[in-house]
Amino acid sequence: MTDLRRQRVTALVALAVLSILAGDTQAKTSGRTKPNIILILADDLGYGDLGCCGQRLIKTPNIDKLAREGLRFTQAYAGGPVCTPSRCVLMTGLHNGPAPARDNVPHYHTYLQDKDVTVAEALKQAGYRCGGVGKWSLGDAGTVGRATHQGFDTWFGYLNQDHAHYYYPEYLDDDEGRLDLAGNRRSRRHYSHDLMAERALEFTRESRDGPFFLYAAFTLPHFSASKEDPGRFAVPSTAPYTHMGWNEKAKKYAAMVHRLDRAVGRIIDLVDEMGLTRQTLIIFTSDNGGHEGVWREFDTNGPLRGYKRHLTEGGIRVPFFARWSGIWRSRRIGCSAKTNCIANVGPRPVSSKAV
Ligand SMILES: [Ca+2]
Repeated sequence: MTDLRRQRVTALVALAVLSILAGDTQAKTSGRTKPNIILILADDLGYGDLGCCGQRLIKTPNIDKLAREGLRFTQAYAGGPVCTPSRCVLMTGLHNGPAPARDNVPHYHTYLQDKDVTVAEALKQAGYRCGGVGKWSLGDAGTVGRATHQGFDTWFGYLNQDHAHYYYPEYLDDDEGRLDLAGNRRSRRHYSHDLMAERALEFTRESRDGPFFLYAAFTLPHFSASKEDPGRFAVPSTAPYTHMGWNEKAKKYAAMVHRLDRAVGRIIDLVDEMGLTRQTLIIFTSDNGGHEGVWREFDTNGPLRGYKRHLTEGGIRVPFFARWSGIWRSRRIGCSAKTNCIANVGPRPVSSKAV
């Protein structure tokens, strides 16, 4: 792949979404022309971790169903091989050259500034209610880079990149304040993913009159801080893999993927129960490739070479599915000049005019 081609292919989901919307604004969606948008971002989920992408040992029925019912992009690329730059590309529409946050090193003065325009700001101008949960990474509390200063009406989770390595944190960022999790000081009472999944569902219910944009940047199955778990995969239970003949670390990783899949299923089910199926575009992807510390038998990146942090396919090629039932028919979209809508998005800043 040439540099230019790769540059185009790595252009973000955010612009892809806006491009998709620009082409479909006339779509008939039960009287509304602006669909709700739910963008679910997994963290360090490899291309081979999903059943629909060849995974044999870990079951992901809900994500597989989403892939089956929607568009399946078989050659989609994240904007970077690690968390922060990938998310910066995703949120701003810039490629990694001019993007303000280009690595995971915490020099926060380079993170999002007032002049940066995020997809949330563009959608907010178009009348969307914007809410986010999970890992933000683009500006700490009290800085202009924080999510609630960059277009989100509400944010719950981790603003700080390193804070997100704790699945049993003592607090989570909650809009302009913090939710104190005192129960985690004495014991492991609050698993952060479960709280964030509940908040994502709550935001969806509250936004039923739409249009809304939910960015669910879940932290699973990213490794945890070693002080939380010696194998660095903190999870409340190894179910449903407890009785498998695998090592404990493998069981925990599989349980993390299971928990992520369950949350995706709950979000999809809620959308359908609320009667918003035809009015809601649901996208699922990952911020970068799988980690090389994952049990080899899982083959986390499938046939791709390399892992997270690498600029080979295993570091940046990610699962990408988009469901808009009743509007788009189910199909596979690979990397061709005619059909790859992600590849056709140019590396330019997001503009509110695009909506
Ligand atoms: Ca990541």
